[in-house]
Amino acid sequence: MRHSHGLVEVIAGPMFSGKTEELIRRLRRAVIARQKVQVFKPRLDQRYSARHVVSHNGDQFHALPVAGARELEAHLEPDTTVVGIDEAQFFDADLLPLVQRLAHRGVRVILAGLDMDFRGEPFGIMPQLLAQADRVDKLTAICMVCGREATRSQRLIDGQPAHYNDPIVVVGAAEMYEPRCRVHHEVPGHPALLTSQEDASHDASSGLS
Ligand code: TTP
Ligand code: MG
Ligand code: ZN
Repeated sequence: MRHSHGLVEVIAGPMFSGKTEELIRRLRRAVIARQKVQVFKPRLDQRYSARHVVSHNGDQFHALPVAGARELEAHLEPDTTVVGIDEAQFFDADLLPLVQRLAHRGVRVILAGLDMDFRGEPFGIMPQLLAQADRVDKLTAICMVCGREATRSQRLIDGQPAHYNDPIVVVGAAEMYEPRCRVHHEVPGHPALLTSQEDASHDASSGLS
């Protein structure tokens, strides 16, 4: 008789916060308990290894790259009790009902993903996943500028902050991203977050003071 309780767990946070590491840690515990684990990741993330999820400390776990939610579902085996999903922010909206269906069937679904993109905006389906999760952990990294807690991912292009209108999906690691706190996170062109300095220069150029 199956009497496992389905659960949706989301591990969120900026880049370099150890989301993949935490996902792997939970999956390892499940394997030790002899639970049947399947792990998936979006095919577009080809960093380090196509068939594994890999954390910055080099830890890895076998994972199947899939194009989207439909392909993920097609690969699910009936006796799987734990499903791990890395880089959840890159999945399409069909993942949302699938995750709910799995949890209702008694499957434990553990998802890791970026809550915010480089602009500080909610990333893809992460807001819905976070809202419908039974458990949420927001991890933090360390701001590369001040050493305080970092909640955001700064994208840098030739050392300069990327513009708000730049493409949202750019796969990469330390060569173009670094963790930053709210104060040091820079997004030129952000419509809602003109800095007081930008406000001041805008006022000056328009003759207001
Ligand atoms: P993550 O796994 O979130 O980054 P990470 O491995 O550094 O973090 P962790 O240690 O917590 O596991 O991978 C993020 C991917 O998303 C990476 O390939 C860069 C990409 N990305 C975008 O495409 N757009 C963005 O706006 C940001 C911030 C990242
Ligand atoms: Mg990762
Ligand atoms: Zn900082």
